Amino acid sequence: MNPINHLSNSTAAAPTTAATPTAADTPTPTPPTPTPTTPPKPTPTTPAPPPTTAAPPKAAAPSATVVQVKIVEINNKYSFQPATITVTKGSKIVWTNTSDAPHTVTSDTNAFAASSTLMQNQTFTMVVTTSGTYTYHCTIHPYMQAKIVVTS
Ligand SMILES: [Cu+2]
Repeated sequence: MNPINHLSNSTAAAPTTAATPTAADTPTPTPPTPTPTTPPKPTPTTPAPPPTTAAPPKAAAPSATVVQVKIVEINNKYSFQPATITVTKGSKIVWTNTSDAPHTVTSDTNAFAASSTLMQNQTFTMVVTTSGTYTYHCTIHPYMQAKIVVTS
């Protein structure tokens, strides 16, 4: 059974009087010329340069100073002189052992790395960067107590 025949049978009754256009009459439709649409060029976004907030020059830290602490012997007793110093953040502290005995500069609370054993005329230098109060001592002579106060 051919389904196409079946279909044509049912429509065959209609008279095909419609004028059959000859191929010549048929105007060839001009295909619309596609207007080239220029795709919008993505505007190159120039990346804004990162704000060059120049780090404030550490203007030679106007308040930062070098503070000297001497380790001295007075009446057979050793001590840090001065026993209490007050410095600003960024200051450098220099301990000098002026005695003939060895000493250390050791934080009571491990707040900073201790010095090695300082022999006579040796120095220990530390730059303080965090404000606070730091007590320290000498491990060889525990009675040698002193204090650094760092202000911001
Ligand atoms: Cu000592």
